[in-house]
Amino acid sequence: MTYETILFDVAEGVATITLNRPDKLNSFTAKMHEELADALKRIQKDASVRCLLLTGSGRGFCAGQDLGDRVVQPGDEPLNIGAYLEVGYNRLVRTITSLEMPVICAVNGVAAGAGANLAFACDIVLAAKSASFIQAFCKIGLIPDSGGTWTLPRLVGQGRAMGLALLGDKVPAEQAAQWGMIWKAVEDDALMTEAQAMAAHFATQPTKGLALIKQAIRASSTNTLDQQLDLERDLQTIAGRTDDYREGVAAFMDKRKPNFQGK
Ligand code: T3D
Repeated sequence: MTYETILFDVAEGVATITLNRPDKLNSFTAKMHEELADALKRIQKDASVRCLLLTGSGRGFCAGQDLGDRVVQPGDEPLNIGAYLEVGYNRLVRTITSLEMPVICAVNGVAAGAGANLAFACDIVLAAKSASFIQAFCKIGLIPDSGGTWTLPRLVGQGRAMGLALLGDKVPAEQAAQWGMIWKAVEDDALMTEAQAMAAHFATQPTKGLALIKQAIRASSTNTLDQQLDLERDLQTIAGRTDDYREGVAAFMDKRKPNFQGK
């Protein structure tokens, strides 16, 4: 498939997806969902890929749903937005959160609506200091989707999640970092260098182990301590059987740098 709405590149263990409709602040269309799903399938099938880096082109990261595709004329039947969610955003968030490698989001500009919640679905979010996050849904009569009502309270607590969702205020990147919504806010001109360096680092790390860490941390929000202890036991059993664990211990004992293969 050739892509019209995203850029896709794989090099040295890192897949980079760039949302690429800059004149519409990279807002989502059905085509973009289709292309993202295709690119993510390619990543899942390509054993050489050990990290995904997601970013946007131009001055925005993503302004959520392209509202030009959602105009309802007087007298028209209402839209079934739930059906759009199921085939688009829900599938996307499920794939990103279960991808068996770290997913870094480099938020280069405004992230609004589903654009903000897509970023929060990623494992590590770096944002340019000029970027911002907006739960824009309340301004058009919708609720935060793409996992927002689940992710936000877990990131910032119910009080702040409620305020953000009900008011739709813009949260600048540095405040987002202070509130724990994202990993870090960086100088604008350092964003891609820093994100790419982190991605290159992940591409040399024990990928299987990192995927298991991601699985355990994500499961913790709905597990009891007992369930989580059981899960840690099970996942650690898997981790302990990987080649990379063997290599990590051997390299430590030999006082040398490990050479992880991601298996
Ligand atoms: O329907 C479903 O499938 C359900 C799923 C819903 C998920 C959602 O994401 S709902 C929320 C949708 N998003 C929004 O409501 C955000 C709308 N955009 C904005 O509020 C503002 O654009 C921003 C705050 C994000 C940025 O403001 P600003 O002043 O920096 O830029 P701008 O001038 O508003 O936008 C620049 C251009 O992008 C402009 O086009 P133009 O006039 O130059 O031709 C604007 O219309 C366009 N644009 C921005 N956001 C969208 C968009 N076009 C279509 N859809 C957008 N969401």
